Amino acid sequence: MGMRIRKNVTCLSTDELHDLREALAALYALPASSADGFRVLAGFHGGPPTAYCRHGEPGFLTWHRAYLLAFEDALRKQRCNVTLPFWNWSSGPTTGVPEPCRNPTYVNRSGATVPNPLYAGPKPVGGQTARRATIDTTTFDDLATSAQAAMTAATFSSFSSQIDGAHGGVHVRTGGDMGAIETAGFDSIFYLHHANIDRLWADWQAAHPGPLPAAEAAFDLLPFTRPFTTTWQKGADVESVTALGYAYRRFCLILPPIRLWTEVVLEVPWEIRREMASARLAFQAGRMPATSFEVRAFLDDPKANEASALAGNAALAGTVGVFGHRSVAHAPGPADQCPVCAKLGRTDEHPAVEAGAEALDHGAPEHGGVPHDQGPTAPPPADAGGERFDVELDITAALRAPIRMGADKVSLTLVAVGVTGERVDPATIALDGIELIVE
Ligand SMILES: [Cu+2]
Repeated sequence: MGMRIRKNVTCLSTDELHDLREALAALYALPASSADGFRVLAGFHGGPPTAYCRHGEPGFLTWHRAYLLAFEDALRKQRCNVTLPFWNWSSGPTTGVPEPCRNPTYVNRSGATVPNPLYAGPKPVGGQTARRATIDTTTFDDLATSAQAAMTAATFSSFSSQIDGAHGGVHVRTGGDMGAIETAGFDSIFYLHHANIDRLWADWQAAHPGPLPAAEAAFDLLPFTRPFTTTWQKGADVESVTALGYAYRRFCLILPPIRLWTEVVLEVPWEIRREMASARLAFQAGRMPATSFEVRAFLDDPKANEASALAGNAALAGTVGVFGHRSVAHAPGPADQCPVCAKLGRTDEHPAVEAGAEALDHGAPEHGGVPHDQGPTAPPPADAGGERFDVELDITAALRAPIRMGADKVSLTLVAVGVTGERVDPATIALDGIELIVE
């Protein structure tokens, strides 16, 4: 259960695309009353029964970020590895919707031709969603230009209103059900479109660090509740995609699983390595590892081990220390429960970063009419935004080193070394996963 990587929908592997389509089809097939089903989730946007979506400030960016997470959580209840892909209409030039969303049918894993859930979704009134007839030749280039201009906005407000305009253009130009708030959420491409908006916002945030405006931070994101509580999520809860546990991958990369003590050949072409802003190995731990160790990353040195030299070794890409317990695995006790609330003497709310597997239910404050049990159910604890012990190792410089110029493949070997310099067995370490994040 590591970091969720959201990818360009045109960069998904065959397997990933099957998983996504199967998860969507499964959501479509759930009963209309199911809290995790498509009917309820898609209805959160423009109803029925209630239109919660926010267009304009506050809430446009924050509300849709919370919405996408709820939708992604629901997809992952059907296929656990699925992440929401994005429709990159903003880099231009491009026409129409992405290839995986273009055809009414596709050939599934068993070789049967079946409806393509990325082409249309079921409408609450019956029938399927549709798009403008000329969608495949419709251009989005001018909207891409607007989106790129928005990326240079100096303030959150300016970014929000500029990107809102480009976003609206994509709705109108896609046409059909995407062209109206009441029906847009029933066309699955809505979620890919908004993932792109969310990605642009995350990129803008990275380039313009600073807190959200106060009204945005305090804004209630109905009907989404904080994990294991009945309090509403607020704008500030969704401020950081990293804290929420996901990242966007700008480049098309299909990477093999990365493990300690196993050589992995990464196909990261020189073109990408030259253009990327950074490449980091993310070591993910949902709880503090039971032991302290150091990870050493070596490139093109499959025989690297705990005795490999650190000083003057051109194969060494970097090291990172993971500080752990000396004792057995961490078990939550009374002292772990809601430290922020205890400190503040409050019982009603606390920052989302503290609300996780160990947070208490704070009772049931009144929220005026919306039954909480219609909201999406809480994600599993490991994904719930509780305290995490993730560390990252930046290997950008090593991947771009002159000796690797032009090579399209790089071999990576990760060595784990303990406090006395001994080899550490991965089975003894509580790591959820290792991802290469290329941005
Ligand atoms: Cu929208």
